[in-house]
Amino acid sequence: MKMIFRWFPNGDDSVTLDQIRQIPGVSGVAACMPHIPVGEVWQQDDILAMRREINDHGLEMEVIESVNIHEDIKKGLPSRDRLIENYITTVRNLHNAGVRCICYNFMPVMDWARSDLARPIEDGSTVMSYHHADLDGLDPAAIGDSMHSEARGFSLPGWERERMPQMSADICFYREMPVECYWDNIRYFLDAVMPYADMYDMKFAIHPDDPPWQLFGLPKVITNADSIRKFLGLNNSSRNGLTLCTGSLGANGDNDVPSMIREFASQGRVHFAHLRNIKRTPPRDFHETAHLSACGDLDMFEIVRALHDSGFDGYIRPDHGRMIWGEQARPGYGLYDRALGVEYILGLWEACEKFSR
Ligand code: CS2
Ligand code: MN
Repeated sequence: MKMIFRWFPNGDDSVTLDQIRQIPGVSGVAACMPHIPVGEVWQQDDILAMRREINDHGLEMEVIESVNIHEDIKKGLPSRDRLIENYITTVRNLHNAGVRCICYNFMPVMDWARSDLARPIEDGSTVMSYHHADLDGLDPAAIGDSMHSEARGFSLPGWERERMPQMSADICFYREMPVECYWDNIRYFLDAVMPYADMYDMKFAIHPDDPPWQLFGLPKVITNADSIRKFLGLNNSSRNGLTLCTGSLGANGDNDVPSMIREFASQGRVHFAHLRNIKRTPPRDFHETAHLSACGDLDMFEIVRALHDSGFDGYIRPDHGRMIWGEQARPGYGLYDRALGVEYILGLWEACEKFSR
C-alpha cells in the first residue's frame, strides 16, 4: 500500500509539495493537469516537467487524478474515436513518465455536486455538504457559479467555467438517452482503451458517481455493488478497476462499504482508495466530516481492515477534509484535516498489520 496526497500543479493549490513531503508516511502525489482542455493530448514534455518538480521534492508521481473523459465519448458521438485516440496517446505518454495508475470517472456533464462548500459544523470548522432538495430542480450552471464563488479562485475539475454555457443542453441530451446506451458507451471506451492499459501496464481506476443516485435526471451508473459488478464485467482485464471512494459510495446507507471492499479488492480490482467519512441525513442529504469513525457514519477501522485483509497493494489517499485552523484552501482540499486523516489511516493500517502477524 502506498499513501499519497492529491496535488494540483501550477500554483492551483494552497498546499505545497514541501508541506506534503513532511506528512509522515506519504510517498507521492496524485497529480493532474486541469489546465489542459479535456480531450487534448497531454504532451510528454509537460508530463515530465511536472514529474521532475514532484520528484525534486522527494515525492513520486505514480497516480494521475484525473484524466477526464470528453463528453463526446460519454455521449457516443462520432467524434469519440479521435478523442479516444488522444486518450490512448496520453496513456502512453503517462506510462513513459512512470505513471502506474489513472483515476477517471464516467459521470455525465459534471463531477461531484454539493449544495454548500463551506457549511459550518459544531466544532467551528466548515465542510462540504449536500442537500438534495437544494440542488435538484436548479439550473446546474447557477450551481456551478455559486460553487466557483466559494472555491477561493482554485479550479474545480468537472465544473470548468467554459463548459457552463453548454451544461443545460448536455443535460437535456442525456435525459433522452436510455441508460443502456450510456453503458454501451462505457463499454466502447473500455474496449478501445483497455488493450493499451494492458500493453502499458497502466491500472485504470474508475471513480464512483458522487452522489451515488440520480440528480438532474442524469444517468448515474457506478453507484452500488451491482453496478460495480456490471462495470467490471464489461472488461475482464485486471487493470480495469476501481477508485473505491468511501465517501461517495457511503452516502447511500444501503451500501455496505467494507463488504464491497472485501469483494472487489480481493479480486484485485481496487487500484486506488479514497478514504473519507460522512454524516448522513437520510434519505439523500449528507455532509462531510473528519476522517475519524466517531465523527461520521462510516466505520473507518472496518474499511481499512477490509483493504488490509484483502491484500490491497494499491494507493490510498485521504479524500475531502474539513477546513480547520483558519486555513484558506480549495474546498475539501486543505492541508491540515487531510494530514490528520493520513495519520489516522496509517495508524489503523499499522494496527491491522501488527494484529495479523
Ligand atoms: C474527487 C473526485 O474531489 C473529489 O471528490 O474524489 O472529484 C475525483 O477526483 C474524480 O471524480 C475522479 O475522476
Ligand atoms: Mn473520491
